[in-house]
Amino acid sequence: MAGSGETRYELYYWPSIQGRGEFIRLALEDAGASYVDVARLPDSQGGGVKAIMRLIDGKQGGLLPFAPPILKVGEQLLSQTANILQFLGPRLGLAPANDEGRAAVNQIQLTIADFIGEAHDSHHPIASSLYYEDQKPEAARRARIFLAERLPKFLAYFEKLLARNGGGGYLVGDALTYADLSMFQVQAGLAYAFPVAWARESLRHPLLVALRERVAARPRLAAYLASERRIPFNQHGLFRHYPELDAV
Ligand SMILES: N[C@@H](CCC(=O)N[C@@H](CS)C(=O)NCC(=O)O)C(=O)O
Repeated sequence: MAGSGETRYELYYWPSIQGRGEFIRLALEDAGASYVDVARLPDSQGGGVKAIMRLIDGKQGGLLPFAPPILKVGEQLLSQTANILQFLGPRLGLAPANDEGRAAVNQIQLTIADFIGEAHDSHHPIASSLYYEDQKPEAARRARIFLAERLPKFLAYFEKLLARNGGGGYLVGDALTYADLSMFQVQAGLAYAFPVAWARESLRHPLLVALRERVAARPRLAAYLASERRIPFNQHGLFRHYPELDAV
């Protein structure tokens, strides 16, 4: 895929959605890293969902992952999105040089993980294994509370982080980190899932919006976002657009 470099990364993630895998893809793409999105290869080339299942079933050795995204680097297997990003950050030039800065970025990434979990639960409040259609009343109730309470609370927190970081335009320090890339992705997902609520909330969070625009304009990311490698948002991922849940 993109770029060159000595280390060859293998990403294993569901091939038809952005989901949590997208946070890893964005870091690899922005850095121009050499990686293969393995499950998007045809089965005949060792790809497909089967490639993920082989890792989850423990057929390939390494530390057993519970769920994708999974990153394979040599013989090492990593899972948990924030953990993968913590590993990749310094290697891809997307993390601060010192321990304090790295811990700060990890802390923000874990808060993003909480946030996207709640965004997901707004359409699947009872169980991921059930169809949305089987939990619609609960989803309506959960989404109302998500939009009224949780969305503004999380966004206000991230906006404050940007304001307190001296106006440099990054969440931590004076250079872009993987948390900034993830913050772009969260906003893109929210704008897709909740266009009405997002139109209101984005007006209240100008620093976040500016960060989103700045990240989207980074040359490698702009090329990625315009490419076929960027899977369009759809009704199977973390962020889903059900107009009836986007009530103000
Ligand atoms: N905390 C994990 C969550 C991983 C996760 O929920 N992965 C989803 C796809 S985005 C999955 O396939 N889960 C299967 C399961 O939970 O059984 C992370 O951040 O990576």
